[in-house]
Amino acid sequence: MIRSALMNVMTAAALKAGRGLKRDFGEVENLQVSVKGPGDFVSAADKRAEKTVFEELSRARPGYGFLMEEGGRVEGSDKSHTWHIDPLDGTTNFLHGLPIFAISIGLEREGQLVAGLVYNPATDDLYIAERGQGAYLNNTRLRVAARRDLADALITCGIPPLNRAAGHARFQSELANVMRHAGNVRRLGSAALDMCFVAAGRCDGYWERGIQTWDMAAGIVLLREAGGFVTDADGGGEMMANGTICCGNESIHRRLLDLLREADMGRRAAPLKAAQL
Ligand code: 2AM
Ligand code: CA
Repeated sequence: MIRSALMNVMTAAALKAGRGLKRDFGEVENLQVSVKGPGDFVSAADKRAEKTVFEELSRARPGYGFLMEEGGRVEGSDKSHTWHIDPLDGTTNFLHGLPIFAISIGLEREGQLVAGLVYNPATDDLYIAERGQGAYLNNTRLRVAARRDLADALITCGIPPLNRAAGHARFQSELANVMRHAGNVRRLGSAALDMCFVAAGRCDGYWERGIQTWDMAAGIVLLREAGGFVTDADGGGEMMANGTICCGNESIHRRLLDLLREADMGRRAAPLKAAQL
């Protein structure tokens, strides 16, 4: 495959930041006993990686705006382009020495997602896609899995953590319903990689609520270019606005959406039933 100038720029930024993250990841286990603890170290690693990506992309594409996990919004003079950047997606995994984390870079042009890159420095997996150009993992073309039956499917999800307890009840009812029909369910801890795994046909579907544009922008491009279906968790196109994702191949995506809707309806019906007792 021939990489575009844009993708070369994105790749160079991710590989450079990735070298730092990989080095820091190698240190994280030693830090479990340090005085300050690994939390501060991870956030320093996070910030360093973001600074690298920000500097590289600003230099190569001056004027583009940024939305970043650490630095927030940086307005650019070029209002038609915005980068969505997560320098370390899967922070909790990184902190625990689990090699499931990634740098995620998505580019929005005139309100459309046009390019995405997700790079896991621990495994050296580089996922890239540009609108209309296909999706690739380390130069191999990606295609979502062909499995149609949920009973054979491997589904991933995101579990709202302790500090997002408001989402627990809804997630539990959704998971309960998915568990009734799907072959297996996993929780991997990196939204960006979850989406890449679906794009690569390693997993068959994924849903999560409460994530951000920088978690999903790159993954959305990758999924679409791999022939996947991606919507918000209600089946609409407002993933970036409402922070929810549901994806898979055409049939698994449709079935997952049905199960989420069913779970939600069941939850709404439950208080009524109680009142009737
Ligand atoms: P992060 O690792 O960059 O925080 C895990 O299900 C996904 O949710 C990850 O992509 C994670 O990104 C994201 N996420 C967003 N807010 C989170 C939070 N408060 N705690 C843990 N993960 C969060
Ligand atoms: Ca993230």
